[in-house]
Amino acid sequence: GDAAAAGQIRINQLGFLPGSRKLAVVESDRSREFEVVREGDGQVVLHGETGAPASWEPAARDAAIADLGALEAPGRYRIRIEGMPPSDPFPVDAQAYAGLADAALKAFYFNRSGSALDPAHAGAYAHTGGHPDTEVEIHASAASPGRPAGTLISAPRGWYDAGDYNKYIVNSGITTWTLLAAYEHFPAFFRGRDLGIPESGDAVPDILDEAWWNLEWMLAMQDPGDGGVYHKLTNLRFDGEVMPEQATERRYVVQKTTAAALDFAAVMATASRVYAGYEAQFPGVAARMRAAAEAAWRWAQAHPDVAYRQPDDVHTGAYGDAKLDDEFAWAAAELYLLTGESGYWQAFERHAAVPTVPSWSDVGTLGWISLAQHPHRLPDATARERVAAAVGGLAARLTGRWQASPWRVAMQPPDFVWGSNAMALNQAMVLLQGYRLAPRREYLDAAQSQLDYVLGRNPLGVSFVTGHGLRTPQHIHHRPSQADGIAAPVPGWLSGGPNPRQQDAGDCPGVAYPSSLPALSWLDHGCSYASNEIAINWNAPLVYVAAALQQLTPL
Ligand code: 9MR
Repeated sequence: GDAAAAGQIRINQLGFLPGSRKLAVVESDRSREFEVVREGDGQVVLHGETGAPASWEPAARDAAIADLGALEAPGRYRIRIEGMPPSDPFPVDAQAYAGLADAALKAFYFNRSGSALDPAHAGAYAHTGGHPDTEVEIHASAASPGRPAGTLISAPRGWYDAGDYNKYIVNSGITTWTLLAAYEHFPAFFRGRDLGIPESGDAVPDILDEAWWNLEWMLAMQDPGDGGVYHKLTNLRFDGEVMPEQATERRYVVQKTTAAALDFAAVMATASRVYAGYEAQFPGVAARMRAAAEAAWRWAQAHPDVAYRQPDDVHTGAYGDAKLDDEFAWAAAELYLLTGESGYWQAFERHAAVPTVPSWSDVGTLGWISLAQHPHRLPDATARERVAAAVGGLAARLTGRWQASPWRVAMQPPDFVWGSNAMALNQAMVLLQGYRLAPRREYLDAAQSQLDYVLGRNPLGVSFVTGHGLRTPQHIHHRPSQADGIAAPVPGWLSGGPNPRQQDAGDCPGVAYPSSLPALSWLDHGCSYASNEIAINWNAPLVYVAAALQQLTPL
């Protein structure tokens, strides 16, 4: 439709905080004069001229930047340019991203496995629940002397990974860490929130109650016999488009892997540190997590290169990763912070590489970020400087890309991977670390731009979060949203976003992607698991970035 046509003014549909850097993209091949008009009284509050246009490679479109500079007064506005349709209305609001952070976190509640969602907390999305996972079979690939194939174990709770109903340790790793980091970095923001989950109102911040739902499941994925960790808990095949209560296929735990053990160790060490502050509410939990992390680490030392190999009879997600230095570095960093033992620091030094933007398969930077968060626990001043320089260096490089981009976003063609919207937000998360270490305004502005991109300042003109924005995904690949008989998808979920590899094309007969250009290759259709699925590891940086910008942006 019109919204996707060229020649539009693109802007963050949730608007801005009064102190945010406020940029819009004007799709035009020449500089344009613009005005900002207040909704209601129609008063022009700002005149300006865009910068010079240039072509943005991921969309092959000309973009000129409109800088709304001094616009700070709360209100609702539009940008007008002669000969172009006016921009979407956008607010300037002191709480612009608080509700977004809440909704993105509430989405995890909606994906709880093994739980009824009651109307008091889930509203129209209530359902009776499925997947108790109290009788899960040890798959042949996971057999051990103490637990031969066919043994039944109990591993309830956890979050469904994504649009499917399976639970994967590797992806749970980065996801759970990102939520714990959000809390650790911005406790004041999260202490005050009421998400409307069953635990709301207890003495624990809702974000930690929600993370605990998954941590309990993760703990059950460790073999008490040897400390190894099963890679995933899954059906043999993906379920059809049914509600959880209708998905009753037998479930298995599959193969212990080094990546699962190390991601588990990293998360449990982090969680032990964080939940130690809530010993009264979680008695013994911090100590139990520490022991679990240490046992998983020992298993990984003894089995340093067990990659995931999908058994012939298993057809669900693989999360396979053969490059494990980053997992070793991450786990070593978190265990060092928890225990202070020099062996972990030495292991970190052996395995750590220059930081990169994190993803489920590239987690070393999570360790760097935790180290930067706890400088006083580092061995010496040299280590402190090295950690700050490594994290700050990546933020500076991304800021350079943002500055040089005609669209003013750090995303470049290779960043349009499966889950590209999460790539944009993980870039933002790194930029925010740069700002937290050295509060240079451009780091914050660059992070703001990444959120702007995801919330509508993109060439599709879509705010990629269900229920949050003016044009949002309607047909996400998410079994409950597809099967619940409710037109609107479950709210608060980030669509994976444009992905020019279009791996799902064969499963979308008769539905065509609008384009194969990186930033335009997105399909709002339930068939499109490669561009329009949702996933816990994609929502976690949305929680982080929304909360961080809400908390860090000066008034
Ligand atoms: O996010 C994952 C992406 O990086 C991979 O390229 C893709 C194919 O292996 O899998 C994605 O993860 C999916 C997982 O395997 C199963 N649950 C849904 C996940 C999101 O699509």
